Amino acid sequence: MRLSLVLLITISAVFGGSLAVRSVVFPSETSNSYVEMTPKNPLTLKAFTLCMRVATELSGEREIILFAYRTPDHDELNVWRELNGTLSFYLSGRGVLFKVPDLGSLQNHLCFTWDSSSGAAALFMNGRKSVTKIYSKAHTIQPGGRVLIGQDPDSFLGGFDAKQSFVGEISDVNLWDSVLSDAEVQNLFHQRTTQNGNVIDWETVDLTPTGEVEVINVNL
Ligand SMILES: *[C@@H]1O[C@H](CO)[C@@H](O)[C@H](O)[C@H]1NC(C)=O
Ligand SMILES: [Ca+2]
Repeated sequence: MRLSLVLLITISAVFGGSLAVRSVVFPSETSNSYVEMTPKNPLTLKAFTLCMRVATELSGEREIILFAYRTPDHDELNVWRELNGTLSFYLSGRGVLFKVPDLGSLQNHLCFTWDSSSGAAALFMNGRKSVTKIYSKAHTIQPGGRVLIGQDPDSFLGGFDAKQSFVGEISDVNLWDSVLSDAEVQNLFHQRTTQNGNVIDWETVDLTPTGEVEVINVNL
């Protein structure tokens, strides 16, 4: 009796909607609102998978920064929605672009993957994989930078431009130092797993909000 009660409580805690996760809301366009994340491990990366859930009503000819990791010298890993709606990432230099359906007000689950040894770069949108591109073979992402969502820093934590800022909601930002399998990405999209990043773990990462931004709790 007691055991089954405990089981019931456990099951309802997991499946009954009481599992809460953080979500970050940027309500309007600014040049000073952002959230800094403090990764568990230094970002010395020869491969990565970076995932997030994104909803935005920004559209048309508008650049949108989705993730920025910058050292004093370089944009080491910056993810963009370009002026024409393509999604891209930049590893200290020119970028790699993916022609995909535009972001919108309904949440999209995005994962970007890259592997230094082959240069294979791809993105997943809602579990569906893009064409693979060959990009920045033999490159290493350097440690010693800072990770932001909301703004693109043109200098080390400065030089923000409102016209590149993120407006909308972003959550589930996880970063791994390896390329996850297609099946693992699909499980993440479907929330069939609680697997979190080993470099940035959305469940535990320190989020430091600045300016007009709200960190809310959402029940899954
Ligand atoms: C979209 O914009 C990017 C960046 O300016 C450019 O490199 C790319 O060719 C454009 N793609 C299309 C389909 O127009
Ligand atoms: Ca900029």
